Amino acid sequence: MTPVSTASSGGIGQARRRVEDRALLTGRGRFTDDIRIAGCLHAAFVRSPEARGRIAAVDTAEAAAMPGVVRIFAGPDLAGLGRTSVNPLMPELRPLPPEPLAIETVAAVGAPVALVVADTAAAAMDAAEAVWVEIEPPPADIAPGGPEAVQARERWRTPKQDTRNAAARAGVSLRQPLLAPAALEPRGLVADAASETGRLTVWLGSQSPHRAREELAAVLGLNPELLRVVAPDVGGAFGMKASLYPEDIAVAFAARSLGRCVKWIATRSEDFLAATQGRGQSVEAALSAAADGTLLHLDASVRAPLGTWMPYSAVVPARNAGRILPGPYRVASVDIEASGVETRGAAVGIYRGAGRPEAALAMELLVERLADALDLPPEELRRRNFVKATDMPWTTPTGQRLDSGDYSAAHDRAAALLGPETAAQDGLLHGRATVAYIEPSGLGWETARLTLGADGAITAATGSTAQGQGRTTAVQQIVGSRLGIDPDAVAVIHGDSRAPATAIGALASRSTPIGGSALIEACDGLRRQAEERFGRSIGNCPDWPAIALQTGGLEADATYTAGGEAWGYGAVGSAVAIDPETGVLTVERLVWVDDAGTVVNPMLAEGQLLGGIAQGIGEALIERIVYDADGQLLTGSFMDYGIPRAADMPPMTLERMETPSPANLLGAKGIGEAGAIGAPAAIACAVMDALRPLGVKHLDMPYTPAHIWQAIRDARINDGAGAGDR
Ligand code: SMO
Repeated sequence: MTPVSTASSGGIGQARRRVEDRALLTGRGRFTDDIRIAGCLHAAFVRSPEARGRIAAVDTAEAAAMPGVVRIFAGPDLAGLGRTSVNPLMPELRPLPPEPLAIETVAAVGAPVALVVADTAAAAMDAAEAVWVEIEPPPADIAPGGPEAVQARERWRTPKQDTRNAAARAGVSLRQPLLAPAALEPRGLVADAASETGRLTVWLGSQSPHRAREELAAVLGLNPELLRVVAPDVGGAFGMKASLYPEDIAVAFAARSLGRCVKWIATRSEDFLAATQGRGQSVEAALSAAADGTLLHLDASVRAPLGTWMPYSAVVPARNAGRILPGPYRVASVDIEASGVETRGAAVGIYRGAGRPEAALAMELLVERLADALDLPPEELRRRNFVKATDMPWTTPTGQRLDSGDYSAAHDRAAALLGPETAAQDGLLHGRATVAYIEPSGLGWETARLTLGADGAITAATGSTAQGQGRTTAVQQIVGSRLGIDPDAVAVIHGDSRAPATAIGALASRSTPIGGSALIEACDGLRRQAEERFGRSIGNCPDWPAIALQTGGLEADATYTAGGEAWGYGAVGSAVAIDPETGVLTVERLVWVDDAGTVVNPMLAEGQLLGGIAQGIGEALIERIVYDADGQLLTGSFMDYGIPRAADMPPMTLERMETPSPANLLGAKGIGEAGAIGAPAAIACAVMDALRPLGVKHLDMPYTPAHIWQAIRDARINDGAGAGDR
């Protein structure tokens, strides 16, 4: 590993202010809806009002005659297109690619059935409402909520540890709420087939424009050379904008058919109906331990909902939940099965954490219950079982290679920050827990291109896209440090399928570890080229303008492949109080210790952690997608679906450890998902601690007042205390 130099000003490790914010905060961001192409048409989708059925008729006559309507497309018009792919990450996989527009049947409410293209967005929406869609109910034997087919499966199994001497065994049976990623900016795209003959340019709110380009080219049967995909400013994505959608294909197809530019921006309701959702897993698991607390055997069955079609990353949550389940603990043997199951409703895909929060929640609840059964403090049970710093790298029973870190130290620090329990005589139920989590940050490759212009200007193009993380700021710091120049002097390009030529994109906490390492390699490539031209070293702070003048400019491409996953980790202490009369839960405090390895910019890292915590708190406290028995969505707006606001954030203490990862050039580990992984597990364990004295064995999230109140009441009735109440 090459050591990374640290420049004195704005270099790696410095809390440099975000260069993006001036434009974003003064209304000068350029999001997909801000892309204005002269003569561009507007699209609106006609969606299925039913959860399941056969399409008896799509009558477009009235709509087609409305003012401003240019063309209406229905399923059969797009029948000849190819299908998108599903990343085959699990050994048993039966892909369910979407139809861009439904042809004979509809499988979910909100499934696109027709596409109206008109002169204005209002005209397109009006006409879409005038399209008459008749859906015949399905035969009674395939009613909504019918048989759920397994579409993907994997099993991790090691020779079973002798559990005859097990002193205790604890089980959990939990179900996580289904969540809406709810990015501030809804989905959307502008597909322009008019500006350049034979070419298609697509502006797409996407985490992976290069992948979108490949998929779109394949589906449309178009030479990828003729297709350019650009992700402009993207207002949040969280996994929901990682894969190509049926709407993207339909709009691009319409643009090509008409030889025009076509724009579609989703409404908030359309995002609730038809954007990918997250979580919703059911986990049945049991963990046994010897009398001294040594963890013996973990049995688990993970069932991940997939919805009615599969995006590219569809099986990631199921696979991650299974492979990560043992968490930061040494478990002697495992038998874990994870499956992805077709369910009625929108597609379920990756959402901030993508299986990691699910794994942490199940394992931490198991550890708490096992400690109770062993009559050990849960902190003590954790301490006895953490993978030790001296054991690293450590291969888990599911075959994962934990690279570095001191889990025990992070946990002890978090426990110390939480402090000793104080007896409060306030009539509230108090609970606390200090949990631990791990966060693998992606495998594989990413790209970068460094250009020294003839005028001396330095441009860095990265394959890691940006959705609000402060990517430009971080890239400038990495490149500035490595080239020995002021970070402000580095121009940054991201989100353009033209530069670099290939890329993966921003997913799985991989951008700084892998994308950052690609930038380091490209910087070194630029240096090497300069030194070869001059036949000598150019020193630590080269005179790049002089080199540009003498060489006429240089360009270096790099594809960096990580040596393995870099595992971020951390520990979270949580103190909660519950009003037994109203069920109102207050998260009194969160204390946090995270180790993301080398941190490029502590301010950006803290922002990532806080954002993830907010979404984790939303999951624990209020968020839940609900479908009724007929498959109709009951939570189709922010009136019905709660997301956390600033006032929902508890007092927090955030600390950091910094163990560089040996798995990449920067030594960086993921942090974007950490908050969403640790917060639900920490709050759930503290809530169960608070409710345990009442005999509440388990309570699923979200912990709304009504939900907690009911659990307390049921426990009291079961206990006899409330007998006769009803
Ligand atoms: S859930 Mo992430 O965007 O891999």
